[in-house]
Parts: sequence; C-alpha cells; structure tokens
Amino acid sequence: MTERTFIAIKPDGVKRNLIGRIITRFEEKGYKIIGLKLLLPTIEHAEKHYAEHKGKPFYPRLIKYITSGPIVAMVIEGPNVIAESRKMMGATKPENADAGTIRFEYAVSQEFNIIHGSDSPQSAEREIAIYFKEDEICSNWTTMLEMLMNEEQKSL
Ligand code: IDP
Ligand code: MG
Repeated sequence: MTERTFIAIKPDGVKRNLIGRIITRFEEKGYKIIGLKLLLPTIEHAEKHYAEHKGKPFYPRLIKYITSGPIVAMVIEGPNVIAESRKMMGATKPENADAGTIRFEYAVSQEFNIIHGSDSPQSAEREIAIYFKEDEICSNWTTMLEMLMNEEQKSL
C-alpha cells in the first residue's frame, strides 16, 4: 500500500555532512521524496514531535538535541514506506542496528542517532503536519520507478 512517512536527518546528521548520503539511500530504494526542507526546529516543533516521550529522563536532552541545529525534514512516499524506512534506519541503539542500516553505518550513540522516522501511520500523519503545510508537499509527478511499474503492469 502506498503510504507517506516523515523522515528527518537530525542535527548530528546535518553537522556530519551526511545529508546527501542519507537522501541517496531513499532515492536508490525507489521512494518518492515529496517534501524536503532544511529548518531549525523550534522548541514548539520539538515538543510536539516528541510529545510521547514527555516525562522520560532523556526528554529534556532530546528537546535540546533536536533544536541544536538544522534538520532536514522530508515527506517520503512509497509502498509500505513507514515500516520499510524504519528497517532502513535500524534500531534506536546503534549496537542493536543490523549491519547495513543507516544507524549501524553512521551512528554510535543511542541518543545521537542521526535520523528520525515515523513508527506508524498515525505518527506519520501527525508528524508530517508538524513540519509541513499541505502546499509544501509535491506528489503530483511520476518517478522513473513508477513509470516502469506502470509499463510493466500494462505489458502483463
Ligand atoms: P526512535 O527514534 O528509534 O523512534 P524513540 O524511542 O522514539 O526512538 O526515541 C526518540 C529519540 O530519543 C531517539 O531516536 C534518541 O535520539 C532519543 N532517545 C531514545 N531513548 C533514549 C535514551 O535512553 N537515552 C537518550 N536518548 C534516547
Ligand atoms: Mg520514535
């Protein structure tokens, strides 16, 4: 099923010049980037984004971390993209992340782990709305993969 998810390259990913490498993984997989911007999250963005973690011991540092520099916010569309992109990211703790995942490759800390991705359709919808207005999302175009899939379906 075609879904939309919210992906963010966190401030440590941006500061480490990993923007291109991370975006490339989603492009190479064949997903469609339909929203993309660099922004400095406000406290309000961060508190809304991480509302589920309010009250946990790491919450104050998480808010500081996510507002400590610009992030790259993205809306990515594709079949099963919510669960699949979580697989591409790897586990929250890099030592538990499978080899080949973004966190395994680039992160060494559970706290500073480079990337965020929505964990459910409800989170995706909620998180996209925190960072994007509807008119900042451009989905009315066709990726090469979509073109090829359409051709393939026609020829079956
Ligand atoms: P996720 O990013 O894999 O969905 P969550 O459990 O939703 O992981 O946690 C959100 C973010 O909070 C993590 O990505 C990480 O930056 C930070 N975090 C989570 N657990 C801890 C912790 O135990 N100590 C410090 N930071 C944490
Ligand atoms: Mg989470």
